[in-house]
Amino acid sequence: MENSFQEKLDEELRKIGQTVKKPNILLLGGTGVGKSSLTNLIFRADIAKTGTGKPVTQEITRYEIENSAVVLYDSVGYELSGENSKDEFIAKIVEFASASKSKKVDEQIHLVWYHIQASGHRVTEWDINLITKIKSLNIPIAVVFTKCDLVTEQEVKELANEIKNTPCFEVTTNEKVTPKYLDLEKLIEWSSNNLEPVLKIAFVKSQKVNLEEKKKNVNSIILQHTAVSAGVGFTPIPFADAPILLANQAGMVARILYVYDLDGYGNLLSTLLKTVSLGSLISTSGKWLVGELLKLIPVVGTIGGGMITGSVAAAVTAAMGYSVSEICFTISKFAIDGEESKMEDYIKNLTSIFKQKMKDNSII
Ligand SMILES: Nc1nc2c(ncn2[C@@H]2O[C@H](COP(=O)(O)OP(=O)(O)OP(=O)(O)O)[C@@H](O)[C@H]2O)c(=O)[nH]1
Ligand SMILES: [Mg+2]
Repeated sequence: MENSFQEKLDEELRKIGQTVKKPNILLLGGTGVGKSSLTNLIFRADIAKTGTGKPVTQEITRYEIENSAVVLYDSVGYELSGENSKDEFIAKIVEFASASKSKKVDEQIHLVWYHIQASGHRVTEWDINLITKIKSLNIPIAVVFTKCDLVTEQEVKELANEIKNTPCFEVTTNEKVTPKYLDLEKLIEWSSNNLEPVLKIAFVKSQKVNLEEKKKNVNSIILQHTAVSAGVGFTPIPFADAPILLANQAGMVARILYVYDLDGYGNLLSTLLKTVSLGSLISTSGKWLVGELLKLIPVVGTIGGGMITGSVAAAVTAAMGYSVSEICFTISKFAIDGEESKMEDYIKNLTSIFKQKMKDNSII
């Protein structure tokens, strides 16, 4: 049983890895405004140094980030675009974005982040022109004001006032500013909301700054799987071994691990998680919780099996989902805050933490 859960989990993770589609994000803005610093922070990457970028045009380089499920199209500022005039530069960028629209989904530009440095820069007519043209292609575009640690709130507001009908986000990569990174989490939320479901999950997984967005997406995954479990309802007790239920729960856990980027494809936490074998822990606790739940429902032996098993199955699936999600959230938070010793302690006590959470999250 333990092994089969682990096997199913691995199988489900493989399936997700094979079917997921990576969103393509186009990064626009002048040279030195902080595009690379920001994307490195969001995706915990080092795109400038990886050397994996492939030039796709004179102006645009494509980066596949290692251990990440997004693709970045980084552009040079018009200042570096060679002999081109600004108008020519804009025309080339628009042509690139426009041409992508007639390609297959994997090759389209799905989002544009338009960076404007808040300090010492103005919003120019060329900025407005390029933003307007991208919008007319129906590609979601957000203006990102960078280096907001260097200016007053009032100064950024004045800049933002010059942008009409386009969402604006004020950000900084300076850790010392509060609230941390300013609107960066909102930029992530906006981006997630503007991606098709099949692209969204890869984006939410890859970003490392907005854990609430991960949790939100995981909650809807849990609801879907809980509904499936309720539908399995006719499996007689004890049903924890029932293959359909097991597959459904393994699929759910795999998707949760994926969204939190704890799915074991080369991320920094996979080794730690592997050592406690979350899969076997979950299947053991699933059985344990079923036992606990049955004790709480005295009528279980007397009512005809079907309906009770459906709701108990749903309850166990939901408890399992929320428990795994909360644990992944905590571990991710430790990782983001660089609190490795706390994370190690937490993982050492994972068995008892998980069982307690299963009890707390049980809705019966
Ligand atoms: N104060 C401050 N400096 C920043 C911030 N973000 C980036 N920088 C600095 O700005 C400089 C340029 O940052 P990059 O991320 O290389 O900018 P870029 O837009 O990728 O530049 P190019 O790729 O060369 O066009 C670096 O020295 C960064 O350290 C910020 O939020 N605040
Ligand atoms: Mg750069």
